[in-house]
This record gives sequence, C-alpha cells and structure tokens, in this order.
Amino acid sequence: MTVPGKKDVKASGKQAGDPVEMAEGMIIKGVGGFYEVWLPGHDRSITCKAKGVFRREGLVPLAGDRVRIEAHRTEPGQGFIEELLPRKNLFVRPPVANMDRMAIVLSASTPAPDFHLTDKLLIACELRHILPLLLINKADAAEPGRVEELKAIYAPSGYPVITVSCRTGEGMAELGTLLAGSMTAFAGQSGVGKSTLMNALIAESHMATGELSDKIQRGKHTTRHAELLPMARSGWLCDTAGFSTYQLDTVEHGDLGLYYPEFDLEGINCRYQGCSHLKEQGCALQEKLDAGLIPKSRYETYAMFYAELKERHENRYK
Ligand SMILES: Nc1nc2c(ncn2[C@@H]2O[C@H](COP(=O)(O)OP(=O)(O)OP(=O)(O)O)[C@@H](O)[C@H]2O)c(=O)[nH]1
Ligand SMILES: [Mg+2]
Ligand SMILES: [Zn+2]
Repeated sequence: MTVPGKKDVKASGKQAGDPVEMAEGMIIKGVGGFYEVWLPGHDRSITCKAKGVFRREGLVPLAGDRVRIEAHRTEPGQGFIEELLPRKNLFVRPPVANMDRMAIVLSASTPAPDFHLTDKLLIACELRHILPLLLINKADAAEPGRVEELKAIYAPSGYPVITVSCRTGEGMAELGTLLAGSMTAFAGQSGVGKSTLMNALIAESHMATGELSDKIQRGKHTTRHAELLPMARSGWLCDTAGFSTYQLDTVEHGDLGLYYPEFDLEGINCRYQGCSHLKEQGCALQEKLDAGLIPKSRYETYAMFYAELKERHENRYK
C-alpha cells in the first residue's frame, strides 16, 4: 500500500501543520479492535482503532461501514475512526453493513443444498431491500439434470439464478458483469465454493480456499471473518463465514407469505382473511401448490418458518 502525499487527503479545516487530518472511507475488515479502512481516491487503506466513545455508546463498527477517520501525519497508516456514517442496512451476525446484493451459493454436487438456509437468506434480503442472486456452483461435478432441478425450484420466485463452475469458468463472465459496481455479500453453506468464486472474480486475492476433505466434507481453510475484497473493474465482494447458518429474522407469521414472491398472495386473493395457507379448505395458495405452480421445497420452508414464527410470537413475553 502506498503512503499518500499530504495533498491527497481532504482538507479538514484544521490549521496547517496540524498532526491529524480527516478523511472518509469504508471499513473493509475488522479484527481484534483494528479496522482496515479503505480510502477511495487514495487507492490505499489505513489501519484504524475506534475511538473510546464507540464502546461507551455500545456501537460496533462493521465491515462495509462508511466512516470518518482522523489520520496521523506523523504515523502514516494509522488513524482513529471518528464517526460512523448512516447505514443503508446491516446484519448483526455476520457483522456487515451496506450491502447492495447477496449472492447465495448452492452446490450442484456436494454439499447437498440446504433449502432452509437459502430461503431464510432470501427473506433476510427482502427485509433489507438487498437484491438476492442464486448461484448454482460446481455445475461441472453435477449429476445429469441436477442443475435444472435446482433452477426449477427458484425460477418461479423471479430471483436471478446463474449456473456457474469455478472449474470450467461457466457463467463467470456473466456473474462478473452483474456484480460490477456493487457491494455483494457471498452467503451459503461451508464448502459450496464461495471463496473459490470470489478468488475467480477478483484480480488479486489473499483468501484461503480449502480442498473439501472427504471425511468431513468441509473446507479446510474455512473463512473466519468478514472481509471486503475489491473486484478488478469496480465493486466489492464480502467473504464471511457467518452466513453459513442464519437465524430466521423476526417477521409477523401472518405476513411470512409476502416474502415469497412466487406465492403472489396479493394476486391470488385467498378467500380467507388471515389464512395461514397451511390447512384451510379451499385456500388459493394450496390450489396453486396442487397445480404444481409453487415448488414443494419453497412451500415446505414456508410451513416450517410459519410454525417457528408463530411459536416465537406466542412466547414473546415469556
Ligand atoms: N468441482 C468443483 N469444485 C469446486 C468448485 N468451486 C469450488 N470447489 C471446491 O469446493 C471446495 C470448497 O470451496 P471453498 O471456496 O473453500 O468453499 P467456501 O464456500 O468458501 O467454504 P467456507 O469458507 O468453509 O464457508 C474446494 O475444494 C474447492 O476447490 C467448482 O465449481 N467445481
Ligand atoms: Mg470460504
Ligand atoms: Zn390461503
């Protein structure tokens, strides 16, 4: 990383000769109380600590956060985070902020897809106005028909589904074009190939990718912290381990169906007010399911999440 000349750090309104200067940047990594802050326009990052005031206010700076920093002229590369700028959205676990998109990665071979995780993540995206994208990876190692089978589950939702392979390069150009210019979090089970995909998408990478061990079917060098990586053209990719399990967000169980676009609950006009769409006779959604218009896997996760949210609601004061 290059050390900047004085001229390329924004004027702070402070006196000339002042040992500190102010700048705006974005946290690309936070480990052990040290934050790597990217300074756009300077083409470098600077290591910062958070001011004590954050701890007192219970604020935790996150990867993806836009911040104002105070940089020391005398100690190049070191500074303090002064202020967190307003967030567009955030995830607590994993801790990341300001994502535009989420790439949810599924494997067409091993490990077998976890539809509960996938559908929880899709709901999380809907709630935060983050654009989800489904990536069916390892197309090279798939049984015949498997990719089509997975595509058919998500096609009715209208979410973009792209088939890719890190081995053959299939779909990678299309993916790179789609993600250019945005901040994308990669999510999905361990071993589906998130780090490998990101490695292929960025010019230079410091990420470790693990060979899937036959015994435990898990990447050996599993990603352990959130880190934003710059793409060659423009945009950032966020590698994080925390999205390989995800706790369902709290939504009204009665509204859950609204987060499944293909249910089209406003369009079908279920005849019952407050229909759960699970057991009522003559329910319009169940008719759609019987007609094969709703993928079974999607309806199954709906039924499971509905029960979980209803129970959470009933126990909310306990
Ligand atoms: N056949 C095949 N193998 C792949 C492909 N992409 C990734 N892999 C392999 O899958 C294994 C796991 O890949 P990683 O990129 O480490 O997976 P990850 O999703 O980052 O895993 P965690 O960091 O543990 O969450 C590695 O052995 C990769 O070489 C692919 O397109 N085809
Ligand atoms: Mg990884
Ligand atoms: Zn209904």
